[in-house]
Amino acid sequence: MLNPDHDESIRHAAQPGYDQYRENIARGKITTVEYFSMTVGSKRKAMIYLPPGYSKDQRYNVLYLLHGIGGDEAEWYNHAGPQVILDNMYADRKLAPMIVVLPNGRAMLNDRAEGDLFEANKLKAFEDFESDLLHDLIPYIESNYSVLMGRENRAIAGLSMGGGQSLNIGLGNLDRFAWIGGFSSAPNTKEPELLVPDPEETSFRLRLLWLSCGLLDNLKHVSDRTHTYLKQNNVPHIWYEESGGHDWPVWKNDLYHFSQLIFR
Ligand code: FER
Repeated sequence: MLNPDHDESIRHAAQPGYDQYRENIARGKITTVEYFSMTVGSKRKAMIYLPPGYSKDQRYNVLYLLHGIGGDEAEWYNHAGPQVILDNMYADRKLAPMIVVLPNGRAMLNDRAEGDLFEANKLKAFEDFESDLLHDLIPYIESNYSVLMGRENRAIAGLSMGGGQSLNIGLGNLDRFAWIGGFSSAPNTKEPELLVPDPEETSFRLRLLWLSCGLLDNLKHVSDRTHTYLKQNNVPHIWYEESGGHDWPVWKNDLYHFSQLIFR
């Protein structure tokens, strides 16, 4: 595990051009899929990125990458072009082979980002997503794609509301996830004592816990309180404070760094 507070490799921003479309490199494929959710009682959409050269002769790790309160399964695709960032990183041999799944984290019948996004039933839907992910989406991915199914082959990360979900779901289900990242995590993040009630056990099982936040982000207190507790309780983690606010340049930079650290 990387040293939490002294890792020079993430003290700088992503390599210039990391998010620019490059000619003449191998490309992955990004598409939308539909699965039936027992949790919601309906068909639901997710996006999925298959790496360059994806082949059923090989089995792949899976990163579940979650969106924020203003988005849906296409939010990363619309704002960050994750397929461009990841294609470039494969071309530069920076990534372990992985599939990236972009779920819709608002587990309710109308899961579009419409109207008052802070309505109680919509916030609850972000909690209900835990069941949708564990019992509906992961089984769908694992029966339809050529994937590795151990806890060390599954990562979960997300931005803001999705950062809180990733920490809550990941740290609450260490039998399913060994690599966990919260980017600019929102106030849906559980209190640290509930998130990590047994610091020793959590430390033992984690392969990577990543916490990052822009220095200008109004929600930074959430990441600060989590980091302070983890540090006090000697839970190894990456703590990355970066320039920027609650915004896409920060989350793209986080994807760039987090994705190279997982499945190693
Ligand atoms: C809140 C402020 C922001 C909150 C959630 C958010 C649940 C989410 C922001 C985002 O996803 O960008 O008080 O409470």
